[in-house]
Amino acid sequence: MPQHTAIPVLSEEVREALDRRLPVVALESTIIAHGLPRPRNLQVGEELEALVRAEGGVPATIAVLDGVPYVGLDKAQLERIAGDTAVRKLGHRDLAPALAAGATGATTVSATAFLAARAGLRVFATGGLGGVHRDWTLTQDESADLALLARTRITVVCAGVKSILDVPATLQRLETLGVAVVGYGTDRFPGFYLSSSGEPVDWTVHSPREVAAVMAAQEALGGPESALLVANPVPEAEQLDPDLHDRVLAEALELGRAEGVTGQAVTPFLLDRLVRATGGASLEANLAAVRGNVRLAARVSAAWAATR
Ligand code: PSU
Ligand code: MN
Repeated sequence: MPQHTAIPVLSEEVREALDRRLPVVALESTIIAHGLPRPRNLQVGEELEALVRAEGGVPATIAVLDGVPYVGLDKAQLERIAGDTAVRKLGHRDLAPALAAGATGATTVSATAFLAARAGLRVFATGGLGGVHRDWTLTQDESADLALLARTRITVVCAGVKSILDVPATLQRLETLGVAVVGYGTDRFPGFYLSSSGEPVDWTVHSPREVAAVMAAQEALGGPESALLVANPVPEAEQLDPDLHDRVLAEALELGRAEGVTGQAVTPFLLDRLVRATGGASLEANLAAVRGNVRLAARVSAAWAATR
């Protein structure tokens, strides 16, 4: 049985950076283990960490290994998350059973945000959040990401929510849950693979300093310890062709329904179908979005650290 006294376990580098109030960026591991094809996923995991470092920050990839939650992985730990096909997908609610069982798993946005905030991290980068699925009225499938972010004080830089979802319904849920959303350099909510989902956002910021100012205002207000979503669009030149997107997504949704895919398997199934059906183009758009988010998160983290 692992000891549960000082969890999560911070890497030495992350601990030192936090002590010195240097910028630290949390990174999730589900995108590596379940969101991207092997072996490219390991390269991407390493590349994302390098992007944070290139901006002067310290990366903290988060995962559970043998029942221990880690904030900041070493090379061997990252390799295990990327390479081991038995790695589970852990949402926030799975953490306690995983710890008790000594399990190894990659953390979704909900579990990563929870562990990051517990460790004192303020900024987190991912691809697209989970949200309300299109057939919600039948399945009640809404990602645990949303409710967790409603009660976790962390800034999440994302390319919106995954376009496989019901985007307007997800935005409505975020409003109901009281999660702040700002567009980064845009008044449109991004569409993950696409630069725009077509939906409006109420607030727009233009610089990392402006994001840090919103974070400071959240702290000054006190009140519900909710997240701040910084919705950062993939550059138009790197987005997936919108017509191709709509066509292959409709096919993937239909196939998922026909094959009876449900629960945690839905998101990885659809992402994988899209990669195949677009000949890898959706993967490139996904990666472009994540890279942009990681870079921006590092800059936001630096702007935040500068105000402390
Ligand atoms: N962003 C990506 N790829 C992913 C995910 C996000 O670009 O695979 C993951 C995140 O970990 C997110 C999860 O929390 O998908 C949502 O899964 P679900 O719908 O089962 O909550
Ligand atoms: Mn789900």
